[in-house]
Amino acid sequence: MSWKDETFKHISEIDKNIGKTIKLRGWVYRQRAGKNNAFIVLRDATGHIQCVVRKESAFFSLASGLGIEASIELEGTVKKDERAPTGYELEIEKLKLIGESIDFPINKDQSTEFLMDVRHLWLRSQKMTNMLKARNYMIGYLREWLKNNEFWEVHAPIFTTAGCEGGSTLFPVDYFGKEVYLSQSGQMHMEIAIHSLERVYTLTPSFRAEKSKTTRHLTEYWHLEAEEAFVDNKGNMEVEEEMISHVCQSMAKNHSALLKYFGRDPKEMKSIKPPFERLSYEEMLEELKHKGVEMTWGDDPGAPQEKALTEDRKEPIFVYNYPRGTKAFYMKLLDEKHVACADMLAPEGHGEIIGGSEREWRIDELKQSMETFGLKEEDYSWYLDLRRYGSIPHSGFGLGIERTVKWILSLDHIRDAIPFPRTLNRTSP
Ligand code: NSS
Repeated sequence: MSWKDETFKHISEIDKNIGKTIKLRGWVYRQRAGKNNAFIVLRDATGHIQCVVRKESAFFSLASGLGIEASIELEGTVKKDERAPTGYELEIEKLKLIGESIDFPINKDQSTEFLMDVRHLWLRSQKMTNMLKARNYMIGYLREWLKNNEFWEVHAPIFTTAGCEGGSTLFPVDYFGKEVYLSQSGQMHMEIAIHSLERVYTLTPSFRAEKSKTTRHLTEYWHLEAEEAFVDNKGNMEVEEEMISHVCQSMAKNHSALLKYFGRDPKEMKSIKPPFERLSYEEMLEELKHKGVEMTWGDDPGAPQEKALTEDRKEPIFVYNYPRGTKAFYMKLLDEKHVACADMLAPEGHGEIIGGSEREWRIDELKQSMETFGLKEEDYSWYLDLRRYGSIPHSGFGLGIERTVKWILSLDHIRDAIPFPRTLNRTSP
């Protein structure tokens, strides 16, 4: 069985084969047997097609007894048929069972918990298959934009010794008797790499021991992190909005059917263009006050605040220059109270998808900040070295892949934006 074997066609090629006899293979999506005909809806990686086996056929009884999700090979003639769900029907002449499937456990109207237990089988569903495709395309467009704009892909490690985003969400690992942590962020390693390549990015899993059960937190998520030499906070926001707009435009242009499947009007994605609206932290407080949502200066906006800010908007916004105490130690101090940073919030209530900032590149200010945050210099010795040897102004950001997929596909829950979600109580399949 060579991967270049052209004996078998894919369902996506059906319209080029009207009237021809072709071979297909895949899985039984639906099956219905009557007195005179047995109908099979076949699915493969590219789509679905209705197939029919007549009573006179030697394969009628095999076709009538096929279970949902049995794998089959077949040969038949393609006909245009307006009554068939996809506009075509295949009249089966030969049928072969590859792998049987008895009592496939998933049928209609099953609970979310059950579908999570059988995720290894649920991944074959149309919803999951389409999500996987859309996610694949979106990651492709992110990489395409970065490549076209001279960013180098560099890989950050997973085993790390120091936290980037604070200690409370670190997962400790026993590393030959020494405690290390699963990476929360590849940022600090990207900060190393800009001193050789200037513009870099990594797409790496990040781990957060988040005990919160929400619709937007995973304990393991895919994190796209970019870092740019000689760019300030304003320039960093421009990078982010250009990149996000490229993804939205490309999805609208090339994958409108996928967007529509998820109930997303491609026009909404097409209208997403830079510049995105920018609110300072204080302007955000003002807007929340008008909306009757409470928040005091110095707090970090949580889900209710982000929802209030974004539910009536159609485009992402930036909230910039937060109070120092709400953010991580490495952000550049702007004045006594604020750091140079920006979060990108997705519209329609989805909330934060990107966190970015200008980094503190001056060694004395960085040491001062570490002291304020109670961090030991010896734990960050290599990070401080970057400020000792040819330090430069720089900025960067991290984008949560699943949060972005959730927004673009208008999903209710982050677990449906990743094939194998890891949450508080879920580590299998
Ligand atoms: O904590 S972040 O806001 N920022 C960082 O980790 C920086 N070190 C990134 C950088 O500048 N290189 O996380 C960034 C994004 C955030 O906006 C979310 O979209 C996503 O990572 N994120 C998550 N996604 C899913 N689940 C969880 N728990 C999660 N935490 C953050």
